Amino acid sequence: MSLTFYYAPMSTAAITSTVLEELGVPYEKVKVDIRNGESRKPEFLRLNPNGKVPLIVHDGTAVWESAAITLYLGEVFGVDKGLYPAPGPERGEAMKWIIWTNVTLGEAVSRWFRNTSDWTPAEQHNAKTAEVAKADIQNCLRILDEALAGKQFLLGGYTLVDSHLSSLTGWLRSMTDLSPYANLNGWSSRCAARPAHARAAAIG
Ligand SMILES: N[C@@H](CCC(=O)N[C@@H](CS)C(=O)NCC(=O)O)C(=O)O
Repeated sequence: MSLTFYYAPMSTAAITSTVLEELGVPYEKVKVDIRNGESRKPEFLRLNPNGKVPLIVHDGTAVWESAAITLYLGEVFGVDKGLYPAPGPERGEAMKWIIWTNVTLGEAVSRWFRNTSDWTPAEQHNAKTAEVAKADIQNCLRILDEALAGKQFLLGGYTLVDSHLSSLTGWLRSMTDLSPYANLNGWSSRCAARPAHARAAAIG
């Protein structure tokens, strides 16, 4: 079995680091200098034409998009390890939250980021768009907080769904006050206490 993980510190690849470390499968890491355009070089674009990390190559097959990577790794390695549900209704729950992380919460986060961060030129920033994005993020956090009421983890016991989603909310914690969301806050701390999270944080 060969599994290669292309990543950059402080990027979306942190989600995949958390998932891989939780699974404990052997893999090789390749650091990509995205600030200096390394992901736009032809050899990288051959693997991911989007020029972005994370990317995994498993037994010769390239899989990109962090949500697809978590779904894939969950199916291939997670079920036997009790970290991802077998096909059926619980699998549906897992897929729902992983896709929601990227398509709904993640979309609002990237809209906000694009309009506030120094990764985009200041003249492309729009204060009103950033404000709307921030309100959308708050609404997502409320939905997640309500879903976590009375639960230790999203599906009951810890799964890769928690690895995936808490990786993004953990990052959000540095820029948003999560204390109004008591269930989310408690869950986020429980996720962060897992040794795999510390190992993933060390990767960057
Ligand atoms: N939707 C993608 C987003 C990946 C993404 O935006 N990656 C950024 C880092 S956070 C990247 O590699 N940027 C390099 C570039 O655009 O050149 C995912 O979830 O995997």
